[in-house]
Amino acid sequence: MKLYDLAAGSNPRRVRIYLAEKGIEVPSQPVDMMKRENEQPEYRKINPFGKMPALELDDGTILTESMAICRYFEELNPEPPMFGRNPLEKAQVEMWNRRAELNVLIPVAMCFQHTSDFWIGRLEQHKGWGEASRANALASMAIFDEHLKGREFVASDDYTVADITLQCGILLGKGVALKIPEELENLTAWWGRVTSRPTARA
Ligand SMILES: N[C@@H](CCC(=O)N[C@@H](CS)C(=O)NCC(=O)O)C(=O)O
Repeated sequence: MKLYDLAAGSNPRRVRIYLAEKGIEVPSQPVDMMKRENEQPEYRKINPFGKMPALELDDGTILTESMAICRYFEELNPEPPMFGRNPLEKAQVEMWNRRAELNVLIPVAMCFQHTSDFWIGRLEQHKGWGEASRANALASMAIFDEHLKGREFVASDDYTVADITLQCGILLGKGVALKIPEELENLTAWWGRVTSRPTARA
């Protein structure tokens, strides 16, 4: 088994934090995005979209999409549950994970890709879209802040993949000065809780 990884990537980080929480060790192979290794035919055979992470199983089967990879490990290692403990919780984790992905992680990534010099020459940048995405991410953070009032974690009493997705989305924003506004006290307190976990730097 092998995990095709990108150390700085938010999505590979979602998988690394998940695996660290579970205490699962998977050999990894870094893919050098700076050398455009992920754009080469060899890697495109692994993931035609050229993205990381990708998990190669011992029989050669490839899994991509960070949450699909985590779900695979969850089925094999159900404890501690990170996708919910019962039908309702499982649906709530799915709901909040999707909300975190669609409303925070992706807009933050759009802000990064369309406003940071890092992406010049890698894609056609549209600064206006980047700034609109920044505003969308900040508006969503305010909704998460309200939701987190009186709650320890995003989707249940447990730390779940929904927390991981939100955490990785917010972390990515640091590169483009997209931070949790000070007045969002519940989100700030939650951020303190999740980033003080030993797995936060996985
Ligand atoms: N939806 C995918 C997104 C994967 C993705 O966008 N990965 C980024 C790193 S965070 C990547 O490989 N980027 C390389 C590139 O765009 O050239 C997932 O959840 O795994």
